[in-house]
Amino acid sequence: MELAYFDSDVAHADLIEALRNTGSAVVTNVMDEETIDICAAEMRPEFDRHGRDTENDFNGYKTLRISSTLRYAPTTAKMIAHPLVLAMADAFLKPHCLSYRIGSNTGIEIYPGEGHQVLHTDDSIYPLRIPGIQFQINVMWAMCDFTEANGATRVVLGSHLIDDYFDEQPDPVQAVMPKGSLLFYLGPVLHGGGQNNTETPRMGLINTYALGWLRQEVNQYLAVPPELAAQYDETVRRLLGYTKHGSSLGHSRVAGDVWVWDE
Ligand SMILES: O=C(O)CCC(=O)C(=O)O
Repeated sequence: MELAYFDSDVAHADLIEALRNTGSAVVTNVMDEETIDICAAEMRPEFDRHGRDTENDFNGYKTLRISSTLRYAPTTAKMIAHPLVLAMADAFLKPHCLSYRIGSNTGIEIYPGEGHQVLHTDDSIYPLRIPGIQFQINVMWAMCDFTEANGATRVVLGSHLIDDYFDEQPDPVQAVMPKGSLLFYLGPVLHGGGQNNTETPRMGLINTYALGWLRQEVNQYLAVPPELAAQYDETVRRLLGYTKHGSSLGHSRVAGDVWVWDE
């Protein structure tokens, strides 16, 4: 099995097939360099202020990590609501819900000397699986070139199809990709950050999308309250969760103009 690479004009059906088969796929050069640099600049002060707040054995001690980028880095909305990303979320999540939401938006800067992150799955935040249903699809954006040496994300191909790793030693591949590219990986895919053996940090942004009837990983209404959500278009407000799922799940009348009614 090999990690599939596509250009940004990829036919959606080909990308969907690769994701179904291996659980992960890279699309190169999706976002222009200028937009990526604007996002990185908007995220910088938060990295410097709060990047170390989440240090622990899992996140690492030489890795900065910031959450909820829509709170302070508005240009990241272009990545979060990118049409190609939403097309894949439509394909994998919409068959199982009426609408989906963002779970988390996390900036990750791996510094020189950081080791491999333990391999893990992102959908383990939900305490069950239902065969045939993806709970989450995740996207890692390369905010700089991702190389073998600087800690490109490691993914275990096919791991979305395996329930139990006790008998196997998973063998990851690295999602080497140029700045502005993205790695899709499904919720049950084993993955983790790589070790950084270079002299410069590796910056990425992970956005997760989950079925609309699941609780969002991050409490988006505290992270991006109505007065901040108002700056975003309807697509982003829907992704944040300022709308119902179906006729009544998550209904509210207090969010005023930010609320999206017509679902
Ligand atoms: O930084 C990476 O490449 C992956 C990080 C990750 O998977 C995580 O922190 O959950």
